[in-house]
Amino acid sequence: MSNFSSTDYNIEIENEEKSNNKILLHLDIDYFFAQVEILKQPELKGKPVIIGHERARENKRGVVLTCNYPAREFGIHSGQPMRDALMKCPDATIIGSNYSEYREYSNTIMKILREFNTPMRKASIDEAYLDITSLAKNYEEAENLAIKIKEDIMEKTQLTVSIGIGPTLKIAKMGSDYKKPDGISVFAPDNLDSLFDGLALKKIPGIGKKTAERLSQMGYVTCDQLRVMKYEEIVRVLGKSGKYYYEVLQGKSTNSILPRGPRKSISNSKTFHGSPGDVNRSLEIFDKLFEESYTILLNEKFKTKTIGVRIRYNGFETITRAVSIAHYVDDKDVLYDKAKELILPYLSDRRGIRLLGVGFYNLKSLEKDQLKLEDFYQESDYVNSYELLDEFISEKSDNKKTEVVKMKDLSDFD
Ligand code: TTP
Ligand code: MG
Ligand code: MG
Repeated sequence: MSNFSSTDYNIEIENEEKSNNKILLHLDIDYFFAQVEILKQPELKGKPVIIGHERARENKRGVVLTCNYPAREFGIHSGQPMRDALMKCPDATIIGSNYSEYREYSNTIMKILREFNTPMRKASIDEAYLDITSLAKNYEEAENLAIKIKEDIMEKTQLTVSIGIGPTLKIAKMGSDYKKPDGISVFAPDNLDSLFDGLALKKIPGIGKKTAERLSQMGYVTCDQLRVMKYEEIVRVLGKSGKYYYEVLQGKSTNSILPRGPRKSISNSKTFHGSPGDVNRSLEIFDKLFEESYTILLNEKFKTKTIGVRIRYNGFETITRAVSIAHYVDDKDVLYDKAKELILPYLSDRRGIRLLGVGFYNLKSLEKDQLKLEDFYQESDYVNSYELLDEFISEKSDNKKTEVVKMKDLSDFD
């Protein structure tokens, strides 16, 4: 086994760009459920309002779903038991939730955003990300766009939202929280100090209460304290998750808003330094790779129509072969026979093998609720290279019983 390098499981590669040249926007509706209710009862404006179980005053049941900002001044917040909230502010108005109305407002706002015709991801009922790189030449234009978005939303819904703009999703998200409610915050890559200086570590999205507490015990309370640390140092302090905080704080975290779409392929490959050995040994490894891909196919309840293999020799010549069959199958023997038939002629090459791979393309889900998943992904403008690959395969293989095609660009294969 000594000639193995690390296994590279190329299962769903996300081609995440880590450069800082994008302009991303995050929008979050202010005190959403409460704001909608106050639109219906304007006399409540300026008074503390809690969305939660209407009869909580009598039965002390349930938690605060959200509350307006006057209620927050009493120390009330989402997730708090109603009993505690009412102790803090006995006079607050409690309103039961009306989800279908909130959903309608949410849909209206998402539609406004979608109409900008730029990549978008809805992140929750009241949040969305937009990649505005193609709409704004610089951060000044980005800010003007944010003003326009807020005006559009106000005109169509009467609701205020907060917007953050930055080079990564996390910075944009932290930005929308920075000047809530009714705020716009813009953090260009060369201006991240103004976001992080003095900002509480607990404002980093995803930082757990426990981590924040542990850090605080060690004397770390604000982002700038961690931001000056080198990568190695932050990992020493925080363990594995140090990488996440390092990237967020350095403005190097993800800037691709494209969500993972429904799976388009399953593939698996292994790289060798030297060679796996003789044909039998190579075949053994190939079998193992096949087995792993096949397990995923089964577990995720897919059938497939196209089997692909890839081999790379020392000297880097790479050969890719795929075969399509007439029907979608998940029969192990059928798939394995095809895969083996494809790879076998290439295993005895004298040059020595650098990489072996096997995968399935043209997948069909057996899950009945797949439709729901597709619907969900339709919410975003979503493109990826798999689609091109799929097009390529179906173009070559549709309506033909069995055909071997050479795929020049199986870019998700390694
Ligand atoms: P948030 O955006 O977290 O909160 P918010 O919009 O009420 O307030 P903010 O001004 O700070 O953005 O959540 C959006 C809605 O989701 C919120 O109005 C109610 C609902 N929600 C719950 O039902 N339970 C919860 O624990 C949270 C956090 C939110
Ligand atoms: Mg909100
Ligand atoms: Mg939110």
